[in-house]
Amino acid sequence: MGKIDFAKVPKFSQLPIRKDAPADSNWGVFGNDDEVGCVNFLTEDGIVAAAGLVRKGKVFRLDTPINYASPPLFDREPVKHTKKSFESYGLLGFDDLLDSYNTQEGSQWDGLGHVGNMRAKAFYNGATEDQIKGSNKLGIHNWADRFVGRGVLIDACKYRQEASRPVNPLTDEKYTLDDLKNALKAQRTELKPGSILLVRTGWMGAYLKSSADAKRAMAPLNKLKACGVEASRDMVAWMWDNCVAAIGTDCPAVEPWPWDFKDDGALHYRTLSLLGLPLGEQFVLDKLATDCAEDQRYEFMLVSVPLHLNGGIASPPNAVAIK
Ligand code: UVW
Repeated sequence: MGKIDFAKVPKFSQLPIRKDAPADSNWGVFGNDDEVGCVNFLTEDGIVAAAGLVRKGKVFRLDTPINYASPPLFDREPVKHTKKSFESYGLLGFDDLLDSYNTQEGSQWDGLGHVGNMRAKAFYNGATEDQIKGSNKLGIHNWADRFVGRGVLIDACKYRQEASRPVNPLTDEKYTLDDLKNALKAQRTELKPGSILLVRTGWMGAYLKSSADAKRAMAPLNKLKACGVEASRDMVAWMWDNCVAAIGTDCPAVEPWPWDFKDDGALHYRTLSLLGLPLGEQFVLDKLATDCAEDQRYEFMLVSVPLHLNGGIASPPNAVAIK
């Protein structure tokens, strides 16, 4: 983890800096061999400053229990948890066995090997499909000890409710860039370089309140409808120009679902493959949001320790916000 001179980071309008890189990509900005992406914006100085945001000793778990979604969204497999007895050794005790564990069955960071840019036929920084398949290139392990810094909650759901324009989270409605900016203004919160953005859309709360039948009905990929943040060039330009390290949301896809896999403008492509910007989905933000509204402090220390899975595609965030 090095130091970053934030003043020297090229503006979005100056990208790409490499002639062979696709438009709107930052390939090469953190070095041609970089596999960390925008998580590079989380620096040692940033961690020390984030520790200063811990004032009352409150901890908020940001990920769902494993198997919270029943069934999991997007046709992903449920986890089978069995306890393996020590009986055969004549002992009293157990180990865990997790079968069919899909690292995206619940709360997750999408890693940089999750999706590539269809037009460039490449993943972040030009990595090829063969490299992702056959090596540990862009694996989630690159973030195993890097994902710590200043977290900022944008309670977009509350903002839209208070503006009498509530979003129905169980539809594909979007939160615009203006919504996010105005919510920040209403919260009197500033984006500083090296922040991990968390956007509360209200989806997780609405999902948890749904009946078992409704959850079953909305789980398949072609049935789910979910709100999210606007997928646009302006949105990623704003995040890049503010040196945002990652964006996590409490909805299933960060951007509204369904999104068109063939659309180059989808947020998944614009962020993961073009900017190396992690996307966080299905985060648990409601209790944190209540606390932020109570003490009017929407910033905190965020500690996330992704799985130490060499070459992993994604990971539960294993994240806490500490205030
Ligand atoms: C989708 O948009 C399908 O989300 P994920 O990142 O979980 O694949």
